[in-house]
Amino acid sequence: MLIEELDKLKIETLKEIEYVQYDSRKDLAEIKVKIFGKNGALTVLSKGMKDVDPQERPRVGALINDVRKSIEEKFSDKENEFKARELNEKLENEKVDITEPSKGQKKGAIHPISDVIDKMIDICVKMGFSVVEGPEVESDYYNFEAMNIPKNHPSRDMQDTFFINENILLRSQTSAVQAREMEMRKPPFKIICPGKTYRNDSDSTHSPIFHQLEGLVIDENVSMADLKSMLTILMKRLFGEDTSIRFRPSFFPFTEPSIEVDVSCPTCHGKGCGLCKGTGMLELLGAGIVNPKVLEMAGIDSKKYRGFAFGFGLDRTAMILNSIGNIKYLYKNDIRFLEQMK
Ligand code: FA5
Repeated sequence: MLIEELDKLKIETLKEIEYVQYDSRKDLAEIKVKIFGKNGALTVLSKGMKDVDPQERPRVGALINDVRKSIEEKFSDKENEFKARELNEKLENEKVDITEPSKGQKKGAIHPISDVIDKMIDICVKMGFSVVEGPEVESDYYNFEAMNIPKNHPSRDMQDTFFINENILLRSQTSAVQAREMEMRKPPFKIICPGKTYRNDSDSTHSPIFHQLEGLVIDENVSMADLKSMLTILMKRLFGEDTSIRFRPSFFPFTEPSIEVDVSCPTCHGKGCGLCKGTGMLELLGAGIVNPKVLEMAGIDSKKYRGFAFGFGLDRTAMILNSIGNIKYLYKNDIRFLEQMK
């Protein structure tokens, strides 16, 4: 009786599995429960073993195992068949047309300011300068006092400074590294310091964060002629031999005499436009012979040594080199702008 029922269950279940269609493949799970579940048909029949004549048990046991194995194999075949079909459908739907033209990749380029810093360092190192760094969060002493700009001195107004507290500020000029280096080094030496600087300033040629490159040379017998010839060589190497350069007398408390240096405007090439405020030139840097007071404050004998210093505006330099009409473009992080800098 049990043997017949087992045979019948096997034949019917194999057929039932066989008839399951792809669209109703969830039925397979139901059939599984119906056969192998707690109250499933095979589970119930297997429990009938206890009533079988002990001599018959091995034969019936083998039959139960055979039925179980056959049904499991059938399930597995059917499931594999459906899985293969699912995969084919997926591949068909997600087909990639490799002949379609690609959208291309958006790629930036080295940022114009990084590029200028690299170029300036390259030129200056070839001229014998060492590269140094200084803190961006600086003390009032190094930014102002040691640069011969005591508290309440009117020339502090030349640089609208971001103060953190009474004695700490965001450096408004890389000149702050001058006194630090003079205190640390023994003359003669030649250093440059590129870095970020901060002022409460904003228009098409002024940004609250900008970059300067400070240069300082301390030696015996240093003169204004040395400064001018060095700057001329540097600027011609940077902008090209035919660039027009203008030296103007100026004032900085830490240099005496002082000059400012302009180059021809990148937008109008000297004709006069909004960017250069009609002058045809853009101010690029301040420079001068280091004030003996500054040398003495840093512990350098001003009778024996003299020095010259210069402070380039690197954003303006980048604008001139790349004909950029507004300093804000340098800080927008717009990939369309950066792509043009390639
Ligand atoms: C100074 O900062 C002096 N420390 C330069 C110096 C160094 C003089 C050594 C003598 C000896 P000035 O404030 O002019 O100087 O700034 C120097 C350059 O920085 C300017 O010519 C200009 O190119 C750039 N600059 C100044 N303010 C800004 C700003 N807000 N945004 C962009 N560039 C600026």
